[in-house]
Parts: sequence; structure tokens; C-alpha cells
Amino acid sequence: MTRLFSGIQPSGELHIGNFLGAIHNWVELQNTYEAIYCVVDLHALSGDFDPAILSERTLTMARHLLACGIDPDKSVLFVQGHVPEHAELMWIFCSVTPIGELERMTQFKDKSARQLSINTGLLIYPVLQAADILLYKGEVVPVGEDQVQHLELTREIARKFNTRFGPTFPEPASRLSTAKRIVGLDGQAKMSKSLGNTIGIIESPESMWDKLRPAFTDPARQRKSDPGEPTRCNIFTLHGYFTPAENQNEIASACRGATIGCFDCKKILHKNMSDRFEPIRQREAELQSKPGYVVDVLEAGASAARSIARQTVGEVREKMGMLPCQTAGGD
Ligand code: AQP
Repeated sequence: MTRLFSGIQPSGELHIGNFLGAIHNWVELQNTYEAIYCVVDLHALSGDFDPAILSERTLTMARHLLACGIDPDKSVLFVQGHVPEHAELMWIFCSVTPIGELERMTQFKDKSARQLSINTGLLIYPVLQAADILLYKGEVVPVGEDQVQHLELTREIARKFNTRFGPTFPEPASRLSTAKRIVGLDGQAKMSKSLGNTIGIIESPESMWDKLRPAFTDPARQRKSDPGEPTRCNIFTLHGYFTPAENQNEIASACRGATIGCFDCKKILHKNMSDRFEPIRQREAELQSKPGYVVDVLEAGASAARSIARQTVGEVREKMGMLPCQTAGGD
């Protein structure tokens, strides 16, 4: 079976951008690939984080993934920080990664522009991402469009390492979902935890509505009587993922003919969206009542991940001519 790897940061709620862009795909793909999924807590350290809630957020993200349908009998699910080889391989990859490549990454430019003091972690984030994937020799990586540039760099790092030290790593391919870039409720930027323009998939229907109600729509529609253009409206785009096709056509005509207002259009979306996530919310509530189960899944996942990781790092160290340590590798 071809091996697949992907990760998600525990930097906030699992939102519909994460779900439609990546996690929905993860659940499907675990049936046909040897899937390894990771809650990337080390990556979360490169942004703003609160030490008082980081571990809780990590557990919550794992619980949400399980509620979405990640099945520990089909996939390895673990926490990045539980496998120290991620950091070791990242450091090794730093030695083959030109700094100029990192400085031109769009995500680095965007996120560093929002920070007064830019930490090094933000710059070398894509090197850690390359290490995450290549530690497991992952060949396929399901991600949203925002990560495609990082994946290209991962391929380049694999190529550079292989050229210098001999064939070791595959060049992984990104696997995009049909919802590769979900726009946030501001109607402008990518839906993103750090931009606060998200709707979480586990939120109560009431809380979903509180966020959806003021969401940005077609600016031409100041009043209900103003005809709109659905293709300019992010709410209509979201209908595309939650509303049956025949109803979408009705909504589009009603919007163009000004027979439905944005409020009613959002109400329909809210109902369909919240119905879609109801079974996931229920599973999440069940999992909340057995916290030991989530911890056990993550422990077993880390143990499975560690045995692959140690093998890869052993091979890498040997190829790079590093002195082996006879006592290394014990728990
Ligand atoms: N808006 C989006 N549309 C489609 N896919 C998306 N993803 C994230 N946002 C969207 C995909 O979700 C996976 C996990 O992402 P992540 O949380 O590890 O990092 P991210 O891409 O940086 O997500 P956020 O929400 O923007 O987090 P912050 O603000 O903390 O950086 C990835 O596959 C991503 O492509």
C-alpha cells in the first residue's frame, strides 16, 4: 500500500476550511492508503499559543479528528511532539535548504507581515513540514491549496538530499480536495484559525448561526430588493458544499431575482451545515465522555510512528556519515 501522511495544527478549532479542504479527504483516503495522521503541536509553537491550553487543544484536535471518522484501526494517529525524530530530521534538512527558498514562501510572508517580532520557527516551518512527511517516506499528502507551495519545497528538499547523500526519499505529491481553498466569513481571505474568520465544525447550531448571520455576502445586495450575483457571494459558494444541487439552482435564481434575502439564504445554509455536522457533534460528545480512549489511541499511534521514524533517521544518519550511538533507540 502507498503511504500517505498529513498533519493539522492544534492552534484552534477544527473549522470547515480544514474539514472540506483536508480532513474529509483524510477519512476517505484511509481506506486505500497506509495513512499516517498527526496533530502537529511543534508547528503550533511557531504562532501565538497559550501554554496553559496547548495540551488541551492537542487532545481536543485529536478527539475532533476521531469524531470526523479517522479510524485508529485504519490509520496511525499521533502527536508530532511525541516522536522526537521530527525535530532531528528537520535540523538535518536545514543543511540542504537554501534560506532564500524559505523567505519566498507565501505563508511566511503573510504571517510575518502580521507579527511585530518574527520568530525563526515561522521561517523554517516548511522544513519541519518536509521532515514530518519524509520521516515516514510519505508519497501522497492530502492538503488544502495553501500548502501546495510547501509541498513543492518538500519535493525539492528530498531531491537535494537524494542527490547529495544517495537515493533515500520519495518526492511526495499533494492531493487536493475539490474544496481546496475555502474563503472565511469575511468573504476576503482564506478561512484560517489565526484570522478569526472561521466556523468550527463542532460548534453548537446556535453558535454557528451567530457567526453566519453577519458573514459577508454580495456587496450589491444592500436591501432585499437589490438583485444579487451568487457567483460573487461566499455564502453561495458554501451552499455548494452543504446544499443539494437542485436547491442551489433555486437559491441562485431567487438571489438574482431578489425574491430571497441574504438572511433567508444564510438560514438555509445554516440548517444544511448544522445537519451535516450533527453526527460528528454527537460522536465528539461520546468521545468527551471517554478521555482515556483518545490518550490510548495517541499513545499507540506514537509507538507505531516512532518505529518507522527511528528506521528512517538511522538510515539518514548512516548516509550522512554520522557516528552511530550503540545505546540510541531505547524508550
Ligand atoms: N481555508 C481553507 N481551505 C481549504 N483547506 C484549508 N486548510 C486550512 N485552511 C483551509 C487545510 O487544512 C489542513 C490543516 O491546516 P493547519 O491547521 O495545519 O494549518 P493552516 O493551513 O495554516 O490552517 P489555518 O486554519 O490557516 O491555521 P493557522 O491560522 O493556525 O495557520 C491543511 O491541509 C490545510 O491546507
